[in-house]
Amino acid sequence: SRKEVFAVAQLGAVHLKDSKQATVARLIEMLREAHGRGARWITFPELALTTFFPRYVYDDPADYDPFYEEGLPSPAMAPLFDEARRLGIGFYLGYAEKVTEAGTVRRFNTSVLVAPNGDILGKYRKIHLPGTKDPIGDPEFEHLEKRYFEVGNLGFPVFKSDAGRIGMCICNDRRWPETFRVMALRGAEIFMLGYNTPTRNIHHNEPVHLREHHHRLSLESAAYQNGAWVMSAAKCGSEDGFAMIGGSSIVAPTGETVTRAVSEEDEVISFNCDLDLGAYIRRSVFNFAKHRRPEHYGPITAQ
Ligand code: CDT
Repeated sequence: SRKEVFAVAQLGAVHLKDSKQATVARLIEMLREAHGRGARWITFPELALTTFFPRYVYDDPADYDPFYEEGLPSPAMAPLFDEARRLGIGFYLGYAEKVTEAGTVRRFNTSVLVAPNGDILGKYRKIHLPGTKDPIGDPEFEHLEKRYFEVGNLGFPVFKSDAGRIGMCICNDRRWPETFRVMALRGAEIFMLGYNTPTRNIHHNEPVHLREHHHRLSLESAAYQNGAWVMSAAKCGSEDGFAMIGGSSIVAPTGETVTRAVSEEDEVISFNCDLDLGAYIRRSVFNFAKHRRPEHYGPITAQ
């Protein structure tokens, strides 16, 4: 078996007034804790450097620019990159990306994957953007990702690392089985994802306990149906009064959650993962080459 310790860093509330420097210091503290537990990889949340700003309505780019990062590492991220390389830990980090391409400013909800030796393995730009572009007029339920981000243009890439093939996705992507199947078809053995999930459903009123249930259901089925490990990292707790679920977890390829966070605060969880555990699933029930019937899956890719 191929054993490797993976950690997940759940991040508690980040308020509007909190500086990126202070938030990165919290991430570094969890990185050091993960290192103390022997972890070689750690997953941080979606948009991990700031509060979940798409809940607020801004019109002027000058007002929302401060939430974005430019360059990799951006100046705010640099201390985290430095410490991870010093400790020899690879990581997934979610952030708001601003790039200028062919003279046009573009904005994406992005994650980066960095190897334990500090090499940048690649980026993913979030594809399933929930919510609206225009405000719905109810401050409690605004979710304006379509206002602040373009749909990702990098597909669902998978990166080879010394721990196996790693695929990335972000928050709402985890509710869509296609996300994981595409990455599994590209050989992913580990899925990493960060999330910010409001405790109250923005679309309709449903019992609050279903928010964590649907989160767990999505991850456990994705792990089993693709024979892969899942690392999920929440940003959670009450950000300036806006509550978000915790439930950061590590799920085995058997579909079993092997460890999960118990708090809604900064919390490191870890597990010694056997990366060969999913092999029998991919050889048997989910042997894609033998048993998939893509000729009958047309509506999945039809526009
Ligand atoms: N950040 C993010 O994608 N959050 C969404 C909330 C939208 S409500 C369905 C999520 O799916 O958790």
